[in-house]
Amino acid sequence: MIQLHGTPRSGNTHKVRMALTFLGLPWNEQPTDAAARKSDAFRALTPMAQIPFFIDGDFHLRDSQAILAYLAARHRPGDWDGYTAEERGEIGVWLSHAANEIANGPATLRLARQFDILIAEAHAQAVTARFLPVIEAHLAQRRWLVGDRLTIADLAVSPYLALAGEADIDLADWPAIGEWTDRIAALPGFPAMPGWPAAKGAD
Ligand SMILES: N[C@@H](CCC(=O)N[C@@H](CS)C(=O)NCC(=O)O)C(=O)O
Repeated sequence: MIQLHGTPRSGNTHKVRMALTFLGLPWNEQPTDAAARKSDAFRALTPMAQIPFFIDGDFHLRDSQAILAYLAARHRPGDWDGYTAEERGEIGVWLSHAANEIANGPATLRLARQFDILIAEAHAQAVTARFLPVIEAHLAQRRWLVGDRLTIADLAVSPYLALAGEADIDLADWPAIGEWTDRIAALPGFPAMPGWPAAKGAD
């Protein structure tokens, strides 16, 4: 059975948790808090010693974006990772934003506020201020980041924006982003996480 190492409040883990749940795959979660990540056993599994860490039989994979790409290729080719070269390119843009602007912007601001981690506050604020208007304008015109359906772009980008309140970012200022994260939280079977509940109407 698939094993996912993570913690309940890790947005990066939640990307994979959403994918596994929406796919309806059998899987279990291995709680891997900061102390467990420092253990020799975990370091032996994955040299970055980060979560999410994913095990599917003999196959091991780190990095939330990479795990989403693997799951899409294996279980929802085309639908989740793009049918055309154009869609694949556009999905790649958002996966890169997840690993760069979101990780270094809103996710970093949340680390400082929720986990007392020292950050370069001005840089994280500047990255956030540059990125949020871009995705807000994009989502004001459409329901999903790429195409007219959920893809791994939405799964990769959404958690740290849904958790923006925990970074002292008010989503009331970014209505299209808020409506989109609500749309994801209303999908059938959406797995809630602390700070991101299922939306009304979701099962
Ligand atoms: N690029 C990685 C980043 C993963 C990451 O930063 N994970 C955090 C928890 S959400 C972590 O393990 N932090 C502990 C550390 O970096 O030592 C991904 O997208 O999965």
